[in-house]
Amino acid sequence: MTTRRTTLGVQGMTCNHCRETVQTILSAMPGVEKASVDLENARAEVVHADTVTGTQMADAVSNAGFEATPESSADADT
Ligand SMILES: [Cu+2]
Repeated sequence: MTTRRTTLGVQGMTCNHCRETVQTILSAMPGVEKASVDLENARAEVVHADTVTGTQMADAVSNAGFEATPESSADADT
């Protein structure tokens, strides 16, 4: 199994509570190892198994009322 590092753009986060919500959603997804959400830069960086895609992660975040788009993805050495 390959580990990947994917960056998502996340629009609509206005405070730390939003940041935590997005982080909780991503962290709870099967295959996600680590999610860190940056409120100021409107981005989330996720380390995850290649069984989950950037689109799936963006969809999960978007379902909670934010606007997420996969931006880049690369193999990660862990
Ligand atoms: Cu908020």
